[in-house]
Amino acid sequence: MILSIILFYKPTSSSWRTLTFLAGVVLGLSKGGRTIKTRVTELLGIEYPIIQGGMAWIATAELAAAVSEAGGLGIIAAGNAPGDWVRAEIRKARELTTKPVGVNLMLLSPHLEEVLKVVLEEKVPVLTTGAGNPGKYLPVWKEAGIKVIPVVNSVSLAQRLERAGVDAVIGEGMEAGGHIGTETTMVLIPQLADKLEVPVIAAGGIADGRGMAAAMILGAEGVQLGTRFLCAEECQVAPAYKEMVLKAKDRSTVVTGSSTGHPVRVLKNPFAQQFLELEAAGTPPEELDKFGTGRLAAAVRGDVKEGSVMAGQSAALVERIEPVAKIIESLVSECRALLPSSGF
Ligand code: TUI
Repeated sequence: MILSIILFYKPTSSSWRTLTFLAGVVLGLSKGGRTIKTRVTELLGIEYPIIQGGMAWIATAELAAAVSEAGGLGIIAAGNAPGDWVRAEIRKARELTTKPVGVNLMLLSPHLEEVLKVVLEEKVPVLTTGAGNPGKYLPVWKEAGIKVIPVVNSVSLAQRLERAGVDAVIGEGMEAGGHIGTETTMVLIPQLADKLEVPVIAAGGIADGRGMAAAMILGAEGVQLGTRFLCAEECQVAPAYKEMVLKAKDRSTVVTGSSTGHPVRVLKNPFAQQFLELEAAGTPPEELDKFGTGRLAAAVRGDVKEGSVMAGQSAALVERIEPVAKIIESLVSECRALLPSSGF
């Protein structure tokens, strides 16, 4: 049986990488079960291929530093914040950990240009990007030696960005929270793994070791989680926001903004209900954008009725508030326990 698999197996480059990755996991296990090494851990110099999502106003220095300390890659989200705020968070994180911490740039931010200056001045080692195409900034970032990992939700954008020199991509499915695309993680990740040479990190719908193992089998070499880390003890979001995530079940999220070109996945609440009603009534995009302005910040401060409580479908899988180290430990141990029994 094994001989026939060896004789007749014709690997594509991504399935070959999946096989060698799985062999690596098995080797890691035999060495005492401490490692999950992939090209992503190599690229970033981290222990586990787990990246924390760049959640605007939520991913602050405390959360990012805790994730990096625990062996993943913590990310400070610049969101719509001004440059001075981003600089202060970078410096705060550096007091909390000596490990690398990255910054997520939200490309629709009105403060983008000043934030770009800050990340260069502060010599941030890794940038992730969201809500747009970072292509025009790549030459400057590469010249500065920054590792660049854009979030993509289509194969064509990923291929363009690979040609432009990005170090890896985060493929984000529409299960994710916040600003989303149209493809699911299950379908997007294997296509990216087949079509790209750079490593693929899976995001959207992943909240535990089962999701992590599944993503690896689809060809990812790392995962990015937002919603699960939102419920970390170190996350500074208002307790009422965390409570809403913990209470979420299947069908607790809806997508607002499909008619404005900025679809955003949120937990159902009176704000989301009213937004959807305004959309159904044909309200013009500019008015809807105005209606939505400042709503995420309001939710982060605790107004979970009139704020935009962004969260992914994986909220239904999040059951408790725990320290980041515990979250990462359970992701790694569940993932490691599942992968060797996958039949590969
Ligand atoms: O960026 C996210 N999630 C976000 S950003 C955010 S702040 C915001 N608030 C209100 C409205 C809009 C944004 C909240 N959540 N995830 C990564 C992500 N990137 N999702 C989708 C994209 C994306 C979209 C278009 C990436 C590239 C892209 O390119 C368009 C093009 O030019 O090809």
